Amino acid sequence: MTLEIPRNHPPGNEASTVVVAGTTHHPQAWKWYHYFTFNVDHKVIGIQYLVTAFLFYLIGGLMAVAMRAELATPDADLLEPNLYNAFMTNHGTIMIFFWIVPSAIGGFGNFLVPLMVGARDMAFPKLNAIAFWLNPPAGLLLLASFFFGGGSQSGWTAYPPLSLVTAPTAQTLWVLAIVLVGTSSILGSLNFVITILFMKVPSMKWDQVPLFCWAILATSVLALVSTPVLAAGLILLLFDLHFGTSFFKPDAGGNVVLYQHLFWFYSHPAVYLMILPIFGIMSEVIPVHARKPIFGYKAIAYSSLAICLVGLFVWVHHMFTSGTPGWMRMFFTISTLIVAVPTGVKIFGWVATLWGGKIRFTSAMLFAVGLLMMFVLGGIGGVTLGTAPFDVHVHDTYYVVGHFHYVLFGGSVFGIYAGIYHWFPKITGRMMNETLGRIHFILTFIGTNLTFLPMHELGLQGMPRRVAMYDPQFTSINEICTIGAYVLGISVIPFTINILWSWVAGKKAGDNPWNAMTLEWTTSSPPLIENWEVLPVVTHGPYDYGVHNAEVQTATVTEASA
Ligand code: HEM
Ligand SMILES: [Cu+2]
Repeated sequence: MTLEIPRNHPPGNEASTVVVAGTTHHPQAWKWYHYFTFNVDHKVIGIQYLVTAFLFYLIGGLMAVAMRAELATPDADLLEPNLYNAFMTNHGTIMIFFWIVPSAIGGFGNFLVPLMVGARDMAFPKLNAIAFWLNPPAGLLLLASFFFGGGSQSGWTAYPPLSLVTAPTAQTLWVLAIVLVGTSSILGSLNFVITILFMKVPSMKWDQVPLFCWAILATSVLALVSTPVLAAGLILLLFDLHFGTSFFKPDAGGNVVLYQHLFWFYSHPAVYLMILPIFGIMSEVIPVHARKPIFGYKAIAYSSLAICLVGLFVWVHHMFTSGTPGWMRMFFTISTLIVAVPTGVKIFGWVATLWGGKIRFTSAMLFAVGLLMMFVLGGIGGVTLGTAPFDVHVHDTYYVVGHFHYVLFGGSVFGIYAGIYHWFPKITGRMMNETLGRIHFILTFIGTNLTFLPMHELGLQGMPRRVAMYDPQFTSINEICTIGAYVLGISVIPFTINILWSWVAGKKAGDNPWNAMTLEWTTSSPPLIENWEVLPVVTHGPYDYGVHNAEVQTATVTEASA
């Protein structure tokens, strides 16, 4: 006898005809080559995002190491300055648009959200696959730009007039690439919002929705509101480049500050696109490995929404030195300081969760705790920069570079690492090697601080950012940064070996190796194509560790057996 699985997603997903018992004419697991096709399974798409993003991370990382090698000495002796500019621009662009955003939102979001809310797939599986497949051509356009005028050179911000006068063909490819990934992000966000709002399994109450899903919901709303504004700004830039308009050409009556507003209206929220999902990862990893209920579930969930709202009104802190009127500086200083409050609420919640917990220092937990330390430092730097009177002194110096690498590397990248160590067993069915994980953590932690802490001092001493050459007085501190960057470069080696080796030959993981309580752990590792044979029933909160009557439930809890 065969039994059709009840579907809770629209038709069109080819995997939907899997049957529970007896003969199946569709596979229970995908073959390797399915991962290279237009597959609509959210888990395949999640893995596609993660792997593609990681490849871009390696490319962007090589550019970073090359830049730091150049900066080991004051002269431009390794990279010709235009090439330095192109590396700087593409490094920043790749790290943001091709590594952190697609891995944190596209990768973890796609793999986890349906599993965490008890759905069989995303609301719109085909749209989901389309959103992913916009990324590879975008990445190729970006890399191709190196063959047309040596790559775009105006930084990841592409401020006019610089972006209108340097390497126009490369700049055009850059704009097209960003518009493509922006479109992908809008489609993906739409899918997340609908999935989280309408597809959770009926037995899950709103206060049982895992915090990662709350974070992805807030992230998606933010992306939906802000990304179209970036697209508009970039398309106007494209018109200025090719069709004779002068929106941003000062000599023809255009206004460069208008571009900055359009750009930062998206790009400040973009920093939350890069950190909110990471906060979500933190809220999952910490309770599992501290064996304690999360402290302040509601406060953490609502603070994501608060960050999403307030984060829309702080963008001018990037423009304090753009001839901004005094009242604007005042307003945006205050709003920026306010946005630190919900962030502090989360940090407090995680620290309070750790407090008195039975902490297991797994690699995932090491990166989560490392993130706490690094992000607090980066956040303090951010508060200083958000204060207009201080910012005017250090704007466009290495102080800024130090700050944003603390939040992006020490925050986002640490979080992605934590997420990979935590969910690798679920994604692949195999454990990662903990010894290699520890080596990876130690090298990363030392390397990050060695590279980016001294940059603050460089900035305070007045070294400008975005330069291939500098005054010899800055040499010794720059040498420290460069050594740190080499350590960071090396740190990726044990990680990559660990991933590759564990995927093939790691210890078998079992369904729930961490004894976690969220729904993704109630199915097999890797999960079946349609996630569960029978949908799970939610009988306890996602973080009820040590709570009476909430023993860890695995696949035995099903609609059928309950
Ligand atoms: C091995 C680790 C890394 C090193 C050594 C490194 C180094 C650098 C250097 C030397 C610059 C040029 C600074 C300037 O002249 O203004 C830079 C810029 C930048 N980096 Fe990194 N970086 C690393 C990782 C990352 C990561 C993980 C991100 C994540 C988003 C990131 C985002 C950026 C951004 C947005 C810029 C600004 C680009 C621009 O000014 O347009 N970096 N990085
Ligand atoms: Cu900002």
